[in-house]
Amino acid sequence: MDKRGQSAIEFLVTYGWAILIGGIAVVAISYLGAFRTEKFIPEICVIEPGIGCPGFNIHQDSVKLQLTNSKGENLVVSGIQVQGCNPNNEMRLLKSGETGEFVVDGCNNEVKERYKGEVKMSYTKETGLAHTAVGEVQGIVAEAVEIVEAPPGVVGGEEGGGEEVTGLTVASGKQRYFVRSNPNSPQFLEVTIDPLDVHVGDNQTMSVWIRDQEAPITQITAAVETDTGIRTYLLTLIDGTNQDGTWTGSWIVRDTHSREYTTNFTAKNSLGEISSTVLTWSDPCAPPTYGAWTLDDNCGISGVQGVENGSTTIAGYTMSVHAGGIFVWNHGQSIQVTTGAIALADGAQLRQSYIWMSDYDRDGVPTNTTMFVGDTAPGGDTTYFVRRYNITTYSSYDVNDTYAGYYQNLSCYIDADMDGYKTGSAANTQSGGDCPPGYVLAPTDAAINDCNDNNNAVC
Ligand SMILES: [Ca+2]
Ligand SMILES: [Ca+2]
Ligand SMILES: [Ca+2]
Ligand SMILES: [Ca+2]
Repeated sequence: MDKRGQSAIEFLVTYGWAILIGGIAVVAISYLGAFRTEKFIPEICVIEPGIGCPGFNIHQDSVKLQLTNSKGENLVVSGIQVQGCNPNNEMRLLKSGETGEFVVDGCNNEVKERYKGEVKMSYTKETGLAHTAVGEVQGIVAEAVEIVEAPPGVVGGEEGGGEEVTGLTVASGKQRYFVRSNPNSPQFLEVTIDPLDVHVGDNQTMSVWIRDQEAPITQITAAVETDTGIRTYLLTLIDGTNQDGTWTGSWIVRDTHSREYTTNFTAKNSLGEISSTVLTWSDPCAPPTYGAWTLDDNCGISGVQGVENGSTTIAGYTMSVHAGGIFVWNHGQSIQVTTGAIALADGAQLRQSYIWMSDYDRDGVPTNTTMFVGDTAPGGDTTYFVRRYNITTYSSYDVNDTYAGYYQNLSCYIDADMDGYKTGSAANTQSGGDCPPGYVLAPTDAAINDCNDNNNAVC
C-alpha cells in the first residue's frame, strides 16, 4: 500500500467518528425544519454554455426567465418549455449579446415551496441548424402575478392586451434585419440599411452579411426601387471572406424615397447561383382573413398581421417584418420557410398567438381595421372582439356596428312605396348587400321622379 492510501485510512480511522456525528447533526437539524426556510434553497438557473440565465422568477402560475445569448451569433428562439408549465412557442430573435425575457404560463406551483424543473430552449443558429438546449431552474415559488387587464378599446401592453396595427411605415435611422431562410447558396444572414429614412443629399449605407458553403461570392448588388425608377449599387467585401463576410456600399441619395421603396439585394457565386432578399416598404402583406397562406410576392409588415386558422409558407419571396411589426401565426399551426426568406428587423416579432378584431354586431364586418394579437381577446372583452377568422374583410370597416343588417354605404334613391320609381337624387345610405326598404339602388328611370311615392299603383 502506498503512503497516500495509508494516510487516507488513518484519516478515516481518526476522524471517521467526527464526520459521522457531524452528519447526524445535519440530518437532525434539517429534520427539525431548520433548513426549510427560503434562504437555504439555492437559486439555480442553468441552460447550456453560451446561454446565460442571469435572472428568473418562479410564480405559482408562471415562470419568467431572462436568457442571455453569448453564442457569438444571432439565434432564432422557437420555443421555451419549463417543466409543469405550458410551452411558450413564440418565435423571436435573440441577438448576439442580447438578454431577452421569456415567460411560460399555465404552471401549477405551490407557493413558498421549492420548485425544481427542467428547462428546454429550442433555437436555430445562423447555419439554419435547429438545436434544443436542456437546463434546469430551481427556486422558491412566489404568488401568482396579477395581470391587469386593459379596458376595451384602449388595449396595449403585455398579457391579455394587444398591439394596434398601423400602416406600412418606414422607421427612422439605422435598421438591421436578421434574415431567416433555408440554407441555400448564397445565404443572406443579415442586412443593414443606414439610415432607412433618407432625404436628397443624404449618405446612405447598405451592408449584408452573407455566407456560401459551396463557392466564393463574386457579386452583390442592391437595387433600390422607388416611384422614380430603379438604381442599382454594387457592394464590396469589407470584412471576412468571400464565403463568409460583410459587403457594403454607400451612396448619396439623389431622389427621396422615405415613404415607399423596395431594396432587392442579389448575390451571385462563382457557380452562377443567385439568391436574393427583398426588403419592401411598398406593399403590405395581405394574407386572407382566414386559412392557409403562401407568400405570393415580396411584402412588408409594420403592425399586427398574420395567418388565422392555417399554415404559413414562405416560398420564393421575402416577407419583411419591420421594427414594431408582429407577424402572428396560430397555436397548432406552422411556418415553413422553403425557398423564400423572412427578414426580421430589430424590434420586430414573429409570435404564435391569435389575431383579434372588434365586431360588435357580429356581421363579419369589423368596427375598424385595427388588428390585435393575443392568446385571449384584448382586455378579455368578447363582447366586441372576435378572432379574425370570423371576419369577412379586414380592409374595410362597418358603417353601423350596432346593426348587423347594415355594413356599407350605398348610393340609394328614396322609393317610399317600393314601386321602382324614385324620388329626388341618390344619397349615401347605410345598407346591407342592397339598399334598405324604402330605397332603391337602380330605379326604373333615374331621369324621372315618382308622381306619387305613397302609392305603388301610380306611375
Ligand atoms: Ca360589424
Ligand atoms: Ca353592421
Ligand atoms: Ca316609388
Ligand atoms: Ca308610386
